[in-house]
Amino acid sequence: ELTTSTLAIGGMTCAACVGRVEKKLGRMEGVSASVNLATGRARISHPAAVSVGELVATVEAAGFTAQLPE
Ligand code: 9UX
Repeated sequence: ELTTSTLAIGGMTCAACVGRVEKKLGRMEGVSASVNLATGRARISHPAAVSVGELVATVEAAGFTAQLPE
């Protein structure tokens, strides 16, 4: 089933960065993401079978940092 996770994204400096992160995550099977530039948070809907670690790895592969929010 689908679950929702929130990640704190680092390294986004312009509005287009938001689109890059959303697009990269959205290419993962069953995943959709909404990124807020002001808060640096990504709200991600994803299959339970997709781990947070996989989401983090995808964001990092796009050149940003990702971690669980404080
Ligand atoms: Mo803007 Mo972000 O020129 O990866 S797209 S800094």
